[in-house]
Amino acid sequence: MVRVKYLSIVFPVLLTLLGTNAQQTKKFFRKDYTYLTTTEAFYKIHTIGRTWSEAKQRCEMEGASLFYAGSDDEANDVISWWNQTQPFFALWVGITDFLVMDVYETIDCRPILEVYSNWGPGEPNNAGGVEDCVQLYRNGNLNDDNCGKKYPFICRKTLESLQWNTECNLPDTDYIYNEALEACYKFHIDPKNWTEAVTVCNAEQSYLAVINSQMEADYLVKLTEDAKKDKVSGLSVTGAVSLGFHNRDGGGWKTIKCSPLEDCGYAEWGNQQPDGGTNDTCGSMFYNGRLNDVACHHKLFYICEHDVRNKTLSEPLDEAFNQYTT
Ligand SMILES: [Ca+2]
Ligand SMILES: [Ca+2]
Ligand SMILES: [Ca+2]
Repeated sequence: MVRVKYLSIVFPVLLTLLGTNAQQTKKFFRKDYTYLTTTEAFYKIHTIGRTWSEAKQRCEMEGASLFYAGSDDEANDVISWWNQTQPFFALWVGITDFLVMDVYETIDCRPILEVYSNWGPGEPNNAGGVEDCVQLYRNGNLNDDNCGKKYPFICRKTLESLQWNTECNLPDTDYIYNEALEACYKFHIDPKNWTEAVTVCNAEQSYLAVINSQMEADYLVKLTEDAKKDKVSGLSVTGAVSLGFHNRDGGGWKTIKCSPLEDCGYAEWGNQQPDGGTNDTCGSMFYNGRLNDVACHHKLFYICEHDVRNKTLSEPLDEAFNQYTT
């Protein structure tokens, strides 16, 4: 008896560790990231220009962080990879002097002198008094620039920091596997509007959840009950959670996975719902599992869903991701 009990505690822990280590051996983080052997990290160049803050946020959504070069060697390797693959002359890096002017720090609070700090001639110059964010030129020079300007950027994930959710086949341990539904779910407690929620789920290689059965509705109700929803600020609607269905084109309610809503296995509206007419064209679920229409700009909790059906544990990531990659 004692041994069985002991095993039942040790075994899942062991599985998790094995899962992580096996994944680190495979050197796989995400399909859209490239592993550089010399730096033991994964990188992705984002070709769409964003402000510095948006760039930082985008990397975090993908489970990575905004790149800065930790050493001269890493700078050399990444710049040479960048020069071989993309034409951009400059990129944002994860260094600012937000806290105190002219005291430059990385996003994880390392002083700039501890990392690659090859300023260009005359830089940093805080031109116009508005330059707090650091960019890297393809010649290897750093420059401070206006954080509101939009530049491409690189996200980085170190091999050492890679954690693998074996059941969900994702590099995100916050997803919870449901065996009966053959899917994984993550309840997000940071309120977002509908399109932001779609973006976050997509960046996590998932999609804004779609209910396909009463069983799934019941499970999402339970997930919502269990979520630590107290003390969250910034919600504009309480008592409902955003889901992946909408009527944004006015052509009838549809899900982001199948259409129309009535054909997707679950279309149980709440009392008197939908009641918002043309103002409320985004989908949500009341805490009791019934569907509700809300205005798309409202900020709500939301749930991301990730299919694991027909996937073996060792298989690289899902094809569904490609459909939503922008
Ligand atoms: Ca400058
Ligand atoms: Ca579903
Ligand atoms: Ca409503």
